[in-house]
Amino acid sequence: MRTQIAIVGSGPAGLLLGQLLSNAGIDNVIVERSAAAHVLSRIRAGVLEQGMVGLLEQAGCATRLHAEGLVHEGIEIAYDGARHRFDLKQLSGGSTVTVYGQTEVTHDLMEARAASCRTTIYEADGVALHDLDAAPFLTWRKDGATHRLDCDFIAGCDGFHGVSRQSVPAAAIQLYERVYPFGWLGLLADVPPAAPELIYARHARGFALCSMRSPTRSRYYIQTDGTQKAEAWSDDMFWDELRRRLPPEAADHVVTGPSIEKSIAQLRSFVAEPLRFGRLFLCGDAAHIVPPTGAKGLNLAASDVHYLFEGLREHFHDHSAAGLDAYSSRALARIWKAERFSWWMTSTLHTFPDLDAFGVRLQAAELDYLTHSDAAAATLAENYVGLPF
Ligand code: FAS
Ligand code: PHB
Repeated sequence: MRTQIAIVGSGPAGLLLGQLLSNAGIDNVIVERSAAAHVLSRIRAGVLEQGMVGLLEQAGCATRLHAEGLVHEGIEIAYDGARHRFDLKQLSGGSTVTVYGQTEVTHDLMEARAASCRTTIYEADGVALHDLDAAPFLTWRKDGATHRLDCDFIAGCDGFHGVSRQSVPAAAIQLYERVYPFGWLGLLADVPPAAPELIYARHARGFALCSMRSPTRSRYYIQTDGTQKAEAWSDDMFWDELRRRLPPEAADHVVTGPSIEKSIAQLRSFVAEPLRFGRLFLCGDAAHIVPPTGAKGLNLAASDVHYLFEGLREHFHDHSAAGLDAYSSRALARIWKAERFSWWMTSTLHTFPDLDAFGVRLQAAELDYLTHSDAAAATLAENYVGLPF
């Protein structure tokens, strides 16, 4: 088999890149290790920046998003029992975010992929990348046979635990990482949200986040130490702890109900540099990870896809190498600013077991400055709605 672009991974990055390439008449094949149902079963991000919305529109996959997505003009940050609303639209000069689950984004992209009649290989076992510099190709096993896909370029969209980044010689790649001493226990329930907008809450017992997926489905998170398992938390234990960490009026509006999903995600900041190795390009979580506090993970995958798609389009349509040559530096410039913001949100809103009294005072000063300075609020807003591509 041969194609122009071999895409490893059918998460949002791989599917979105595939759709943009297909619409531009550039042939591509997606090779995914899991079953489609498993990819769809993962509950992850919930907030889309306008840049992501624009890319989904460009890909022709935004109809349901506009019909069902919730446009939010603000967020709340709560601490010391008080709630502080940030008018993102006013502070950012008109930008908003859209609440629409990553699961729905993936569903819409998978539907478009099926309609495009492009090849997608699910349940591909032992995917391996070969000859990254000259004549790249993939191999994998499926149905008792070994398969091969020759291509012009490989897009490594296979997430943090994927094979693409692992295929790069250690001497050719620089890794930057910070692992946080806590995780997020997330709970999804078919209950109405506690508030019309997201509430990020700092509390001495730990961070909490009130989010949602629709007017009847809510998504909550509480900070947990890095060793705990989701199974150790009953629903009642979760609801009680969540309400302890919220201001009283918000806690009173939490509607409880049975969880339909409960999982723990460890928090880390991670960047691989560079993002290009010969004819392999790393994209999305394969290249970087952010703590979800800034709602940047999925949205960073979108800007990577944008830069990589434009470079590939220029290569095949304009016979120019400029876009591909600039991909790594352009993507990394935006990645590191999102890493900074996600690290700042995480450092300001979470409790750290080894933080000294001075550090706790600094956190309080950050929040005091944020809630009393128009400049600080504008900085929060422009980063939260998403810096330009
Ligand atoms: P993904 O990890 O989504 O997709 C990679 C795909 O590659 C997967 O389908 C995988 O099966 C496949 N793959 C892996 N190895 C392979 C191999 N060897 N061969 C072939 N295929 C392979 N972001 C937020 O903004 N907010 C959140 O609340 C949030 N919560 C998260 C919770 C968890 C547990 C995780 C892991 C991430 C979370 N994220 C969140 C970040 C998340 O949304 C990512 O940014 C987003 O999924 C990135 O998309 P992809 O780069 O496509 O990677
Ligand atoms: C979510 O709804 O899953 C969500 C929203 C905002 C975040 C992280 C997760 O910062």
